[in-house]
Amino acid sequence: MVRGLEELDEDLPLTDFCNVLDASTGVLRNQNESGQISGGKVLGSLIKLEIPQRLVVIGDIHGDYDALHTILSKISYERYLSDDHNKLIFLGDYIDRGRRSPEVLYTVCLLKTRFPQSVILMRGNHEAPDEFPFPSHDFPFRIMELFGQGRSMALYHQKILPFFHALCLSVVIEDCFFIVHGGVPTQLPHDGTEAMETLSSAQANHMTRQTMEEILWNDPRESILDNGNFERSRRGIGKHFGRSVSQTWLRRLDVKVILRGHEPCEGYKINHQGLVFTIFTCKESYPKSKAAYLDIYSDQMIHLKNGYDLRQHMNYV
Ligand SMILES: [Mn+2]
Repeated sequence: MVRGLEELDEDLPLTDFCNVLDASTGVLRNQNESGQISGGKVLGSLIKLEIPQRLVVIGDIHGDYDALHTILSKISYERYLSDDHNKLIFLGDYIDRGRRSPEVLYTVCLLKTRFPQSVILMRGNHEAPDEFPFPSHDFPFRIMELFGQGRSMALYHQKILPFFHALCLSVVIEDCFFIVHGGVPTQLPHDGTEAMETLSSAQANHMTRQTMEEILWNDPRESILDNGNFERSRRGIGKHFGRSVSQTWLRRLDVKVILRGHEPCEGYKINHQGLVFTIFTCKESYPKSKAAYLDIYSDQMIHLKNGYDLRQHMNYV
């Protein structure tokens, strides 16, 4: 037995943290191996879903435990997640920057373990520190504060990195959404089959192709220098992609909107004339930003035209 979500105001014991990490990594690996998830398929690092009955999407949390808790109570998560026809998708970047990264990670792992068919955990760039290192990864320091120096390095390498590796990189919801953490790859697929193949093999091919790096790190921009489709990112990793890149991916996958997180904003923002919709769900470390999440029903998804239609389904934390 592990400690429930309601009890986290007390200390988080190391044994509970380890048990939940192991359990959720096991669930993710089982789903990867079987290829099965309720209402869809797991195809390598891609999950393909039919339109769910109701969909909640949470963007970057970055250790803002209060924001996460508020949303879970607002959606009455016990009842909501007990129905496999409902989905809760996390866009990644659970950790770093905020004070309570370990508690946030514990919570999302616990949710995946308890509701494996309803919860989808995506990988953010902050969950890929061994493939694409960057300076502001403070999570190892947070767990050291909590559990002590001796135990933390083993925990990090033996439990946390393997959990990160099991997270998915993209989700396609039929006729509606292409979902990634950062952005879409600038190498354009020629047809739908090639698009799916590129996405499902993104993690396996990360040493030889840039797909994974770009999914995790890219940002949309309204104007791209040199009149091209993309340019190098000022982040130092990944690229900025233009409207034609978004348009091609949406056509190849036969969906309407790219949903992504990764950039601080006032809860949400729209790029590329409604083709790209950004969700941000953290305010603790970004006082100028707001935290919001998407909550939308199947009939509303069926009638969706573009990202502008999503504004009315955004809820502030
Ligand atoms: Mn990010």
